[in-house]
Amino acid sequence: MTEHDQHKMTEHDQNPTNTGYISVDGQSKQQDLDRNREDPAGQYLTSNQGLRISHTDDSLKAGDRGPTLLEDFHFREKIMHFDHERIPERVVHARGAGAHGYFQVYESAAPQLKEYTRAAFLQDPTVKTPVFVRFSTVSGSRGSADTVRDVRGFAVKFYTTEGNFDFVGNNIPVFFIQDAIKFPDIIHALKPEPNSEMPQASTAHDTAWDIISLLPESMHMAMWVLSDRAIPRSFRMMEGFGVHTFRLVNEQGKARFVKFHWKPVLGVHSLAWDEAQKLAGKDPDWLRRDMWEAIEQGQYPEYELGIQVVEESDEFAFAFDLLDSTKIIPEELVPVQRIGKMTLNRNPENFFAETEQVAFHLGHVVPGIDFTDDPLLQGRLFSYLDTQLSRLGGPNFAEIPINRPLAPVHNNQRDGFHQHMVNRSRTSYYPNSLGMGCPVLAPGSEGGYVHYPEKVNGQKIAARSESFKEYFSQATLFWKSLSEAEQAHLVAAGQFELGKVESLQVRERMISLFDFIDHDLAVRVAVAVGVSVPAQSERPGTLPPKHRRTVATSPSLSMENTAKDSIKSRRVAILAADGVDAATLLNVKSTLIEQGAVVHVIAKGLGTIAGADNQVIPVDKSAATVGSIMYDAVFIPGGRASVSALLRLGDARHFVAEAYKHGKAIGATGEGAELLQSIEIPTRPASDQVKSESGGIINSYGIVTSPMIANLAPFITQFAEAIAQHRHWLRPQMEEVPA
Ligand code: HDE
Repeated sequence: MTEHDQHKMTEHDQNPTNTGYISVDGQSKQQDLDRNREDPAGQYLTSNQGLRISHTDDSLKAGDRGPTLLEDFHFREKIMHFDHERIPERVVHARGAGAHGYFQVYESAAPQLKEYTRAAFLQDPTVKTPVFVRFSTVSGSRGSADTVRDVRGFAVKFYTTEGNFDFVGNNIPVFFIQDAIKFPDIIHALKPEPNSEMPQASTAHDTAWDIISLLPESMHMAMWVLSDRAIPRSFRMMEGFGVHTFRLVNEQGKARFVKFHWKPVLGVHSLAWDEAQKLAGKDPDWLRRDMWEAIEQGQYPEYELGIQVVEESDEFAFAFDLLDSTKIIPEELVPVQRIGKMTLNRNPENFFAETEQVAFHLGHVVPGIDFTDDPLLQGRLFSYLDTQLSRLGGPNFAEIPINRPLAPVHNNQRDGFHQHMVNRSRTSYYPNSLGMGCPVLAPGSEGGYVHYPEKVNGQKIAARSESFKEYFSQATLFWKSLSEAEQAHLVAAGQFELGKVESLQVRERMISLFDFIDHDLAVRVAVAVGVSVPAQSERPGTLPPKHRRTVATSPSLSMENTAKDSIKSRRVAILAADGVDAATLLNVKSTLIEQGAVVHVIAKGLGTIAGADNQVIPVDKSAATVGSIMYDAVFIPGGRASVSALLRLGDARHFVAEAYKHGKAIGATGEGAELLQSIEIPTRPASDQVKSESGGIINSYGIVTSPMIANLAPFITQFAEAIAQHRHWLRPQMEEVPA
């Protein structure tokens, strides 16, 4: 059946749950959801049976001080429903946030894609395929904080013309384990300990590092989790990875291996660990709020879809096994081809209906995308369907509005809890003659899914391939590819995590494993955790044949080399009080907003403050409700009275000191620099540390000061450049700043 026929067929489709929103224009899922949207505006309150309700504040009683009567059906229904509002949270990835959007293939990529895959949604650059995305943390429960150290889930449901395709990935390209049978073990160990249910959403405890120290295959992932990748600044600023090697299959049936990637247009950026911990208290919703607000403001999160394609003939060309999910294919060996872009442009309308009920499954694929024998992938193919039975209460979860495909659904599956379909056929079996043989099978030429006929040959055996048994080289590759600042953060994270481990033997085992990765790393972590670095023997494991392809470092693994060219959606705090230099404040604010930043004037209380010449300046945030941890940069305008007032406020000085410590851009004009000096922030450090100095503007490690107000335009340019850098991690005396 051609796509045209498919359109025709859906137009005439009589099935009530498939009214044919098959034209894929990015909006079609929204039209589909219209069928279930409820809007109370102008309506009467009713029972679930549609009965209008006249009273909902008092239960029906025998006398106004008497007992409640069983007869009160409205009370009974209201309470019954409330009592059952909760469903089980996800076993993992319970804490999440969702968004709608669309995916579109790049015109330049289309010809190549046709050669790689027959998937319809990867062919036509004019088609906008609707998507729903859910980002998550793994180990915390549903109400846990967003900014904890953890891998982030990055799950995308594509509502394609050929059925739903779910890309269920993470923001870290590898996993802890190689075989799905180890999943319950590793998750039990990472989750809060079973006696106390502590700690919540944290791996900094004994059982977590116990299992990691006993599973050398987990070391590569452990390095990523200790790195800044595990504390993203924003869902909008993290990469996504399919992790496993999949297959792309073209129209002629030719298959190639593929790794999927998401590349955020804003670059990959992280929080500081101290900041992440403080945010967990001051704003546990930090990441979901960030995405929500960005979408509301029209700053749509964007990610490019990337693929690394490997010919089947190269299956054994690399120094690692393509089926081993603890390994990446370094981008320097196989470049990531960017083939399209996903844009998230709409917040959900109901968290439960959409974000909580969305059910992803690796096995939701479309023709042209297929699996490999990765034992982690194979186990996941079982798990995702299975888990929905207890979470969503039965086998009909695919009919829930957020889960139902736009492509028509016809099959002989029947009944079960919460069945919405009114199947009209007398025949619910295949083959049949009474139903004219319908629904009929679709051969591959008609869009039917045909599994790739991979040749498999082996003994039935519970074992791990020798080619999976090299555990350390990519952990070393990751470590060696990080910048000096990233390495320092990883070491500090190791000290923090192991510092909370009570068992000496666990700490010792971990230091031994770190030593297999890199001696310097082991020594630097060891000093803070009461362990000495042992004299090491040979790394355990099996080395690959020497001629296999690998790299010593991979610059693409370092966030140092990410996009740093825009201040779009960066949050800038302006600290001010009465008497502020209003002209400068307003000029800096409007210029940064023009460049896409979110700028807030912060003062002691809400309302307005008065400029030095009595201008009225609206206050956006009260200092009591925010902290420097909620901003990417700080600006302190001059104005004698304003700066004097700020100097007397411990909170204002703390704000700036903390921003300094977290590597954020700080700008000050006129007397504003005095606030920096008061907390001994070096506005004019030793000459070798000054990055640039022109027209009286000093720019040193992201501290941009301008004593002369006349120089505002170049000041703003330099301040914006400093913000775009994201963080200035290697500032002098950072450890000495008391914040
Ligand atoms: Fe998952 N995983 N997982 N996982 N996973 C789930 O499915 C599982 C793994 C990932 O926002 C569960 O619906 C096993 C790797 C994401 O709804 C469950 C194994 C990757 C999400 C499950 C893995 C992921 C899940 C829990 C080892 C990155 C959240 C609730 C073989 C490629 C999706 C649910 C959402 C959720 C099983 C490992 C990604 C229990 C058995 C590797 C993003 O089915």
